[in-house]
Amino acid sequence: MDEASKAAAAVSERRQWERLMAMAAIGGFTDPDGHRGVNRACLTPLDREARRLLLSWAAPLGLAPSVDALGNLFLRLEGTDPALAPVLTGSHMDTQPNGGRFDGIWGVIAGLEAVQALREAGVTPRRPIEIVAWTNEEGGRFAPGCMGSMAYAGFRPRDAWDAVTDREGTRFADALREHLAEEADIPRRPLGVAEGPAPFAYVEAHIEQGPRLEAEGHDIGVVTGIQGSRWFVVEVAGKTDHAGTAPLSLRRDAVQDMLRAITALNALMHDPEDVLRFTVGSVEVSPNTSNSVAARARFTIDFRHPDNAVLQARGDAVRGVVQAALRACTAEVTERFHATPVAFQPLVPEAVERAAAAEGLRALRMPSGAFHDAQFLVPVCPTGMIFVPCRGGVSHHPSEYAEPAALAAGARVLARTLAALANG
Ligand code: HGY
Ligand code: MN
Ligand code: MN
Repeated sequence: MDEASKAAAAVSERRQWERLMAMAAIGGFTDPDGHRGVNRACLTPLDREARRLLLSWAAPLGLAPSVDALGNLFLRLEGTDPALAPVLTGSHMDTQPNGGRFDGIWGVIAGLEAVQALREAGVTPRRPIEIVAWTNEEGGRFAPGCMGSMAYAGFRPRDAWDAVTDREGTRFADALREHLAEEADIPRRPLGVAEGPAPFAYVEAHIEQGPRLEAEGHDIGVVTGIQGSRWFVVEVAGKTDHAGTAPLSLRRDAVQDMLRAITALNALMHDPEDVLRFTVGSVEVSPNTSNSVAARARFTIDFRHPDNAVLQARGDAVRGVVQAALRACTAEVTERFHATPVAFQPLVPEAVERAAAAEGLRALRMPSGAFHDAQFLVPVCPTGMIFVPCRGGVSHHPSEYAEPAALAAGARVLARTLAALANG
């Protein structure tokens, strides 16, 4: 049996599942329908509790921990040639507020499972292998997402989001400073490729968060790329009035103008082929009482498309369409996130495809509709992703679910892929 096969055979479905369920208990909740969800925002005590649990599993394996200036956490398995650029694998540990038990965290646990299986199979890779947990992939507490991987890749300066606040008014810089202070015992490392060597390759394991693999009967998604995403926030400003006395003709009603703007954006984003994704997921109104006219309305825009020309053209039109739709209010449109579509270089997808074939698994080459930290590693090194099916394609919801056997198959493919890349 070759080394990769020995490593794949050492993957434990039970151990991986038990670790996932232990992680799901940190910030876990049961929704009204009985589904078990997770609410574990980045840079919180819950986040740190999960990271400590991960460290407790990594320590007996001799994986050296380190943290960079954005709080990205790394666990390093030394290779026979420590001077070589490492193979990087991992994902994120933060969740959506109404999140599931698998989005992000499986990629980190699968990385640990694959590395542990390599060690138990007696495989010492030539290249070091590093497992990473990226800071704030979701953007649920602090927008935008992918701050840790964007800073690591030099996509934005490390202080780009210092002034961003969460709903409680806490600044990202302050939450990060507290987080790093709480983890002062973990060795520090330079931040990303600006201060340190680029990885040899990056491979991220993740649930598909879509229906294709399950619906089309595939075990593994060989991800070929990730569509582009643009996030905006629109603040509509009007004037509050008494709901019973103010004539409609004199009102500057922020809710009415918000509705006009969203209606106009729906027209801009209309796509008969249903490829384009346009979501207004968060709406806040002030003073938010039934008998006062709204003085302010704030809404978010999440716009995605695989074709960069469409992403740029329609995204650039957002500001003008909002302004033209207003009747009595003013509006400020701020872009908060702009990730262009990426295609993965052949190296990692081909390694994933070979690994899936060696496991006798049905594999499908497919793009990702969700964004991931992998999107920002593409300019840094050869990058790729491994998808496994999730039930009904559901994600960002407590009913998110993936079968233990499917997750173990994904970890076996990851173990083989890491063995191949680390000895390539
Ligand atoms: O929103 C996304 O695509 C990712 O799941 N955070
Ligand atoms: Mn994710
Ligand atoms: Mn997510």
